[in-house]
Amino acid sequence: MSTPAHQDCDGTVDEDVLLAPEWFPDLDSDGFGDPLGMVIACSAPADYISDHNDCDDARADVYPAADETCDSADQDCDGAVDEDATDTKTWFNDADGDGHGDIYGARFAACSQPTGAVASSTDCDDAAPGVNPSVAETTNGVDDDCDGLIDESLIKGCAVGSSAGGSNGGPAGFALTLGLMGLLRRREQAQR
Ligand SMILES: [Ca+2]
Ligand SMILES: [Ca+2]
Ligand SMILES: [Ca+2]
Ligand SMILES: [Ca+2]
Repeated sequence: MSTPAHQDCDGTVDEDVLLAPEWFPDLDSDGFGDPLGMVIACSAPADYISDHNDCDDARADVYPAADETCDSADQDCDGAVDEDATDTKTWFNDADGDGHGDIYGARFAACSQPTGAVASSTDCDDAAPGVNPSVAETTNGVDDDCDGLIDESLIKGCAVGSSAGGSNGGPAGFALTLGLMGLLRRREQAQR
């Protein structure tokens, strides 16, 4: 006479009840079992546990409440991929498309590069593609290269051959004045 597959584990055969507990494999040993591998037994087989909430029993870093990271996998078993990842990058708007992000604009975190955003925040005028740190300064009353100085190349030209750069009215003083003007302009833009 064969032993019934299911019994209540009280030592006597009882084919009317199925009270033996369920067990689930935990092959990656993360403390969470694979719901697809259920067995019923009076005691846990080797590498089987009572939990059944592991969504990937081949990865010990995947289980409910695990840290989500940017790897296109669902680490925390909530059905969403890379949400609230712990290793996101910071991105900056690049409205003028010059490859330099707005130093004064919003910054946001994401795993991959969003459309219209870049990793750098070096553009002092994100509405002017001709203004960014890769541009050469020209004498146009604008801080083209975002170094905080306006038309500094012009000022350098004036300084050539000038032996007496006065502390107030000389080229150095003029450059300092224009530099301060540039900084004030940038602060005004940031406060808008
Ligand atoms: Ca796992
Ligand atoms: Ca997830
Ligand atoms: Ca720009
Ligand atoms: Ca400049």
